[in-house]
Amino acid sequence: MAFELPDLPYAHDALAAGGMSKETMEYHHDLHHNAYVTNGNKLVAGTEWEGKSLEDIITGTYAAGSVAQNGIFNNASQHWNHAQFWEMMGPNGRAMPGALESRITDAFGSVDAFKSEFSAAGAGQFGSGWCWLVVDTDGTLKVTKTENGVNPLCFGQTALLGCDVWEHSYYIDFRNARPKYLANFLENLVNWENVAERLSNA
Ligand code: MN3
Repeated sequence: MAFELPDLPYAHDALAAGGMSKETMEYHHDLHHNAYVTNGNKLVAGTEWEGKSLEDIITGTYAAGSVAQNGIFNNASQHWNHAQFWEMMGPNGRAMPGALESRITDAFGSVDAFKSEFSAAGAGQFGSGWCWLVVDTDGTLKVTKTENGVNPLCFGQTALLGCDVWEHSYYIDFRNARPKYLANFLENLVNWENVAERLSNA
């Protein structure tokens, strides 16, 4: 099936009070994400991947690892990453559900320790990429970071939370201050109910 740009699950200005401006959302969703959709569709057309699911295209082209598949992988994975990212955020600072809090505490020692590890992963990703909270293949919660469009699907992991650390995600609102963007993301933007739902479905 062809890739389609999903609507944001909230208005473009809904996250502004939480530190992600309408201007960022207009550039990030309407232009950047849309470009991955448009370019992905052009590259997939007429290849063996046409008609395959987005997840199959991502894991299949990643496993193939060939330069010829790179363009398809990059655009497909970034389309998936952004579709998850919009859902993982929300307005009004949702509280962390108890079941999620206890799994995070078990895995990292405390919620604050998790947030520190997640922020360090995002700040430490050299160049563009993402940091993640995942359920690993052995069922444990882990913090990871990935370069460019690589995502947890590539490693058989389930993504619970991801943060885009490409400059286009923070430069309008935070300029070069990636650590401040990450701290704000964790304090004011994450929809913890969505993260908990992903954990219960994992
Ligand atoms: Mn992005």
